[in-house]
Amino acid sequence: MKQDLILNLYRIMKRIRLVEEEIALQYPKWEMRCPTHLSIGQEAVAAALSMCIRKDDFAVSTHRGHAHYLAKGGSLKSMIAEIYGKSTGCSRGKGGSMHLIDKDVGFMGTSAIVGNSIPIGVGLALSAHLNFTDQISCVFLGDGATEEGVFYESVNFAVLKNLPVIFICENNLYSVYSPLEVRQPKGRKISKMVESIGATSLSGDGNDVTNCYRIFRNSVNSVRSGLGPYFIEFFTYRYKEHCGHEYDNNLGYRSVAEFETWKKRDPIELCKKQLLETDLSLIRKLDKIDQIIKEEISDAFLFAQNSPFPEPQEAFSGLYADS
Ligand SMILES: Cc1ncc(C[n+]2csc(CCOP(=O)(O)OP(=O)(O)O)c2C)c(N)n1
Ligand SMILES: [Mg+2]
Repeated sequence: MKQDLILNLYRIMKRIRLVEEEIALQYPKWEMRCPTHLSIGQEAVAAALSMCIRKDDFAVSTHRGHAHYLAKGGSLKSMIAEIYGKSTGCSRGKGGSMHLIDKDVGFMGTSAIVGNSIPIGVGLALSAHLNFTDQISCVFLGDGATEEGVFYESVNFAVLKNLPVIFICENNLYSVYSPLEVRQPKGRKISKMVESIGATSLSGDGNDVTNCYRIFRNSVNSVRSGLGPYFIEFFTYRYKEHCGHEYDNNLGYRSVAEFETWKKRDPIELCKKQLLETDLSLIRKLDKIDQIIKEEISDAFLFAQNSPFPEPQEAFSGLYADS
């Protein structure tokens, strides 16, 4: 794989990581008042997909959607302003962290309701199909969402109509504090189950960004050329608590040993190692990348902090879907 491509994957992952670390740092100041689900540790899947799709392709996501929004090209300033509840936010300050949207780059929304965005993503794929465009629709979901009825209806419909959609399941092993063992039958492989509905299904390492990239390159080509829906299950891990800026290993629902095992396979560190193994002098380039990202983040936070709150009457606008 070309060095420039891996450097780009590194840059996208690192940008997401540093944005979320800054959110975590600022969150205790009580200026951001919306529930916030961080995906620190899970950056590789979003970054890899972003290098394989086009701006006019669609994506929808979940309550844990910062990475997906940013990787699709969503405005950083608008996202941070949204988390601060400001009128310059991407949902005019009324949605918060779990309601991100940037239609200019095909990022069509996130939702606080688990499973909610899955049929929306399938509907977007149907629109591309009916309009004879070659756009594809990317649906991010968690392992917990595969336990929702709407997931099965959506995959069934997508297979039936041969729609250009990729279901991307980030299996981080937990739904809030519940591990897979207490939610799904022993031995189940989610990807195998979905294969039985008729979608081409795969599973893979979601912390190895170059592996994710290879998987997406093939699946995006296949879906775009009309060969029907794909389901990809990526195994990965969130470091922080389910919702909020802190660590929660003290709660005991997951072991410190498990946490440490995943941390040793941190997607950004793995990518950095891969780059430096080929050329040690790249360290200067990586430092420069980090520096540029930090400046961009600092600007975005200043923009958000200095933006006004919405006027009270704003609460009564945008209550119904409009075009
Ligand atoms: C329909 C619905 N049920 C339950 C919840 C509460 N809830 C919020 S996030 C979440 C966990 C979802 O787990 P998963 O899909 O694996 O995503 P992850 O949080 O692990 O990224 C739950 C149960 C909800 N928001 N919506
Ligand atoms: Mg999960």
